[in-house]
Amino acid sequence: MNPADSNSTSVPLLRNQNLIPNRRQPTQWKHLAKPCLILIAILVLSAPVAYSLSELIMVARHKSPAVSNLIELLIPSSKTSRTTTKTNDSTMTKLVQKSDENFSPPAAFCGKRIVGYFAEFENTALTRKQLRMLTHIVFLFAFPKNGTITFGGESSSQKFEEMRRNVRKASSTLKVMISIGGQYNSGEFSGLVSNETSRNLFVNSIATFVRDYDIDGVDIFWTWPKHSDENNYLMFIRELRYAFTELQKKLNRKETFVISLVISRNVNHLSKLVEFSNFVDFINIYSFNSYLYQVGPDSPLYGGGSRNVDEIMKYYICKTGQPSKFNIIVSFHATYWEGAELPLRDDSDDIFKDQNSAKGGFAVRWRELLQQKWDMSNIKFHNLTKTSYMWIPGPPTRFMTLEDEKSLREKNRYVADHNIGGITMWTIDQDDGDHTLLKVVSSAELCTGDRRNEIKYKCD
Ligand SMILES: *[C@@H]1O[C@H](CO)[C@@H](O)[C@H](O)[C@H]1NC(C)=O
Ligand SMILES: *[C@@H]1O[C@H](CO)[C@@H](O)[C@H](O)[C@H]1NC(C)=O
Ligand SMILES: *[C@@H]1O[C@H](CO)[C@@H](O)[C@H](O)[C@H]1NC(C)=O
Ligand SMILES: CC(=O)N[C@H]1CO[C@H](CO)[C@@H](O)[C@@H]1O
Repeated sequence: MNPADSNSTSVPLLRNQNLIPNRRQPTQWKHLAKPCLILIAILVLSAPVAYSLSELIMVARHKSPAVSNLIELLIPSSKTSRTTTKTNDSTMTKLVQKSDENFSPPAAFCGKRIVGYFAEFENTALTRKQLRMLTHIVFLFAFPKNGTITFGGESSSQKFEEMRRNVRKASSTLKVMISIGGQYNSGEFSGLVSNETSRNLFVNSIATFVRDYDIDGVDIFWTWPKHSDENNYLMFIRELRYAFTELQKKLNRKETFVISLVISRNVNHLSKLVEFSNFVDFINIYSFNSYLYQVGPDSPLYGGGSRNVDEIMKYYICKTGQPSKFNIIVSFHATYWEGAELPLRDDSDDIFKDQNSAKGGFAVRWRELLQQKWDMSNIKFHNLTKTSYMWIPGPPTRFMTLEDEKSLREKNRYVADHNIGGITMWTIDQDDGDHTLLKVVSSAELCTGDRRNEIKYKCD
């Protein structure tokens, strides 16, 4: 994280409230008749954001020095297995590797994906257990600075390098990737892809980074390209694929380097999806709702008209014909509002309410729910949207939307039933110490035999 950017990064990293394009922008307030209303409205609306910003910045800042503790849990167990390996013959080495591979999630056996984002701004140690439940681990973030891939700071790059080293010790199959961009570090993308010279510079910088850090690929997290950027973006991705293919030959590497993209839940975001999908391994759909001015469930599977996950996935999959190219991103943190109306009703398709004077949304990591004394026995399940929530009548009322074991199992089933390629978690370090949520996601039985690319939607 760039210290200068810290004010703007912390909240979105945890709760990407503003990531969604084409939602109501502050400028639209100018349609209001009276300018003074604008000022009042902005002040009122920004108060909770400022509050949660400062809270989260404190969390991020105060915890970052402990980053060096990061993989402590990993190192002892890695050492043990190393020692055992060394004192035994080479057959043993193979056995150890084999048994590591046996810990891969079920999805791995048919090339589907359980992807964990691991964040520079979180502060939990990675464990071998976690790593064995993943097929890909993706570090958030690095970003282009003057065309060159850079980390936000020393602690970020250290954390990343430790992650990489320890993943390599723990598993021979888990893919290590870096996510490039993010909400407050996407500013250079448009310029960089706009002409051949700067695109070359950028592509080379990425290939160099991947080679030097010895990782398996990159996740491009550009929030969000405009329509006028799309052709350039596509050329950039094509050139990146070419550069990776060349690098692979040069390094005599067996496997291709991985390229993934993050795209918005807004289906108007990119139109050349078929072309993009030819050059990338997979596409993460950023499926959360934005909540700039509304209260409601985070990633409803159904209900709420075109804003549910089912409609979004149907659009993307019908458009590309390739369900297994997509991953759905699920959130490991809850969001709540104070003073809101209950948005979810059993008998109504109307699942979002205007925020009005409600405060929020505030983000709470899954692992912090108990510490913050949320009574988990209050969690209810909403059958129409297949989401979990808490409603505390108050006063003040509190509405919380969250993924728990039950809602995640519904998402697993959805992904399996629709032959979708996998699930991406934002972020595995927001889970509790028992990896409760990761265990559910990782257990998803996504291997559906030879029908894995069959389209399960009625496309128009
Ligand atoms: C940006 O990169 C160009 C070309 O590599 C270099 O000439 C220039 O000095 C750099 N600018 C900054 C601010 O680092
Ligand atoms: C290419 O784009 C970069 C980044 O926006 C810019 O600095 C440079 O002047 C452009 N070069 C040409 C030849 O247009
Ligand atoms: C929940 O919704 C499903 C359809 O998704 C329906 O078949 C079922 O009866 C509902 N269950 C309850 C308890 O309303
Ligand atoms: C198969 C084999 O030789 N296993 C040995 C590996 O090394 C440990 C001690 O380091 C022995 O206890 C095992 O019997």
